[in-house]
Amino acid sequence: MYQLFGCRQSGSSAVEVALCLCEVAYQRVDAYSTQDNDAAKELEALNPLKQVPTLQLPDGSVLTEAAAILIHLGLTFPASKLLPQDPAQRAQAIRGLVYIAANCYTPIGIIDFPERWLDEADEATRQRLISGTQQRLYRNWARFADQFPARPFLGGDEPGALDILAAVITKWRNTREAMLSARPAFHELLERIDHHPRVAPVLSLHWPL
Ligand SMILES: N[C@@H](CCC(=O)N[C@@H](CS)C(=O)NCC(=O)O)C(=O)O
Repeated sequence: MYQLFGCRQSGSSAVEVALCLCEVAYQRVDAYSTQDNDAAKELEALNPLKQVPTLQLPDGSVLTEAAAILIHLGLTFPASKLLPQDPAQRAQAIRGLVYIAANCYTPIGIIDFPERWLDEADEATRQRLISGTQQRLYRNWARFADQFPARPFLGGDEPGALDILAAVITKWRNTREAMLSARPAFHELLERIDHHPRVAPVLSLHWPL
């Protein structure tokens, strides 16, 4: 059985939505890097970065990186429609997933743990790193909105992996509020993804509608 290491309102919620669309059984293990318990130790043994989502496959192998997990599930379970069937559209979806991982998920790690990037800095310097990273995060989402069209969803007729990851990662650090003024159509798309019947049943367990 699949085993998903994750926690509430984290990136693992995107993988939970995807696993449900794949209609595969999975067990969720609640774990987070700052916890000091058996689950966190088990997570670290599987993923030395001790980050979620971490997915253990039925054959025991380990997948980390939300985008890679979503791509793997989409390719393994085409009926889930996580990835477009058309090769050109699928290529753009994969590009979008990697864009989010590189340009939008990574800044969250800097904002959450500035000391990892600026050790021994005074508080004012750390705050400058946080606010500069946050502005860059919003800029990167605005550039995403400009480059990835919704027809009517990013994945086509229905929300796919790209929609799911975008919906989850924009939940943090006031990104939705920033998009409401910077890219209102994108903000409206994100709200539609949240409420879509393919997404809402699982995502609303993390962020009630
Ligand atoms: N590169 C990873 C980032 C995963 C990540 O940063 N996860 C967060 C939760 S949303 C985490 O586990 N943070 C704890 C930590 O970094 O110590 C991915 O794309 O999946």
